[in-house]
Amino acid sequence: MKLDIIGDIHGCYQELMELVEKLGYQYQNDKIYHPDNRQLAFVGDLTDRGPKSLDVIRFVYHVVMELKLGFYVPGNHCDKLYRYFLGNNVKQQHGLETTVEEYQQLSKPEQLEVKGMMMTLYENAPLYKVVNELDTVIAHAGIPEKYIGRNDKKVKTFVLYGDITGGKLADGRPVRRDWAQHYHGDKWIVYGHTPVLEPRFVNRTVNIDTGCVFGNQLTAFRLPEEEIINVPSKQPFVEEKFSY
Ligand SMILES: [Mn+2]
Repeated sequence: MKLDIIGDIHGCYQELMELVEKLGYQYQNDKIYHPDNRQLAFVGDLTDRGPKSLDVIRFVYHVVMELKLGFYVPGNHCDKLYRYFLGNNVKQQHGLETTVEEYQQLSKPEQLEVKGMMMTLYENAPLYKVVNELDTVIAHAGIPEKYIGRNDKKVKTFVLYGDITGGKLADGRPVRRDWAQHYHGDKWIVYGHTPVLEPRFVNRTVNIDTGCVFGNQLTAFRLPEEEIINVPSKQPFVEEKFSY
């Protein structure tokens, strides 16, 4: 199996289309495929903050649910949007407001369609994806070795939010421990969630959230090649959003 794992998209649909093209995917009768039989995977956080969150949902739904051409694992923003669609009282902040605004512009049938797509995607997604053939685990905010195989609430919190302490930094961002430094497993752990200027390789982990929505890049990690492919962002650069 050959896999192209794509980092946090956050509604950057145009950049996603450019990356998919750069990775060599093609279209035939509106269906995407790769002439070299590659598949796509998404580390989550498809929506929020960027200009075209709903088109990203439609695309990922098409690839994962309709074509079965890859995998999707949810991010914290996906989880929140799902709870919004369930009718829960979710605060419309941290970018959710942009997705909701797009959603409210749609006709009722269009709303039902895209809501159905997102809910189906989410409900069918594992908390994290183990790809045995590539000796790889895909998890939105990463996963420590001891959690692989577990699916309890603690694991859910970790894969969605990372190794949070409960504390907050001066600018309001949560304090996160650097779990990757302590990872000594043999499997690749491919994740996102925390924007970095360059893909961050630590032990056998790689963070591919290169902050496209904050003006940097949208990144894919190819396996088994262990190769990075990226495209530049079209969004304004927001330096303070990046760590490392
Ligand atoms: Mn995230």
